[in-house]
Amino acid sequence: MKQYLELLSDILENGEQKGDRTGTGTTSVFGRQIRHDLSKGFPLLTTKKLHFKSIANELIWFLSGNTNVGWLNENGVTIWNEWATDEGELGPVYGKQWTAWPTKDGGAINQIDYVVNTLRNNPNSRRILFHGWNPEYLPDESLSPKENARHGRMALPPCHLLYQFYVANNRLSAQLYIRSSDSFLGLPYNIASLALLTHMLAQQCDLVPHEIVVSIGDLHAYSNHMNQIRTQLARDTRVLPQLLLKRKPQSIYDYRFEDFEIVGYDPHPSIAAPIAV
Ligand code: DHF
Ligand code: TMP
Repeated sequence: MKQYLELLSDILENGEQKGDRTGTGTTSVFGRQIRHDLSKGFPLLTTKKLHFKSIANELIWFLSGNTNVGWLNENGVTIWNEWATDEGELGPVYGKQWTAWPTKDGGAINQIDYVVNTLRNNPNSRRILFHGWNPEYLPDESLSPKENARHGRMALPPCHLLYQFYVANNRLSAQLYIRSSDSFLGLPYNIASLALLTHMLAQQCDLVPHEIVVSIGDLHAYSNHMNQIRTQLARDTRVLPQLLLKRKPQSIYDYRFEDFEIVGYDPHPSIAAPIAV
């Protein structure tokens, strides 16, 4: 994952100072891309230790359609707690839009079913995608994340929002658009999560996982992550681990954390950093 470190250097060299919603301040560049061939290993950063359990359980939680942090907390994941109401609600975020996008007649569209069915039945399609950006439920920017969630709006608008899939020669590739990317905290999660989803969809649809592409709009380093970023840039990359899928679940919705095994992960130590709320 040399490319990830190159993106961090790119921000330090070419970034412009920008204020931001959280008041923290960022150095930011616009329009960047990272690509990774999944046959070369699972893209879990080796220059700091990542909590794969949080990444996998967050994805399982998205696919279940759940938007309450209760299930995450029961499964050892606290990454969404800062934005949730006292009841644990985040509003109609990722899982809701992915699996039950509300329709005008009171129904719901499962975009994940559409992706799985199209991968199986019409893999040449150029329309195999799902989208999280539902303008009707975006936060009211004059309210806090928690207040939005209390009012049935998203606590945060989706950062990773458009997922497109591509099949050629029986191999599955995926591209994700991230409108706003916290290079130190969020991005490593988003890369690994896309890779995991691609492996799961490939398994379900009898395809071979091929390439992932991550396209980023506002790629930034928060001002209080600069020392952590320099620490990481001074580290050498190591051999990537492999992902093993230990079972083929009945459907894309039936994966459990125990179905995944990360083999050969030998990262540098984790690096703590404050998260901008
Ligand atoms: N807000 C901001 N400002 N940046 C984000 O990356 C972000 N990500 C969100 C929600 N809001 C956000 C969802 N994803 C962590 C990682 C991803 C994430 C939220 C939080 C995080 O804090 N990671 C720590 C360890 C946390 C843990 O495993 O318990 C890390 O060091 O990677
Ligand atoms: P914003 O809505 O003002 O763009 O703030 C969201 C922040 O969270 C921004 O720093 C990007 C970051 N983020 C990620 O990088 N990845 C994620 O998956 C999520 C949810 C947030």
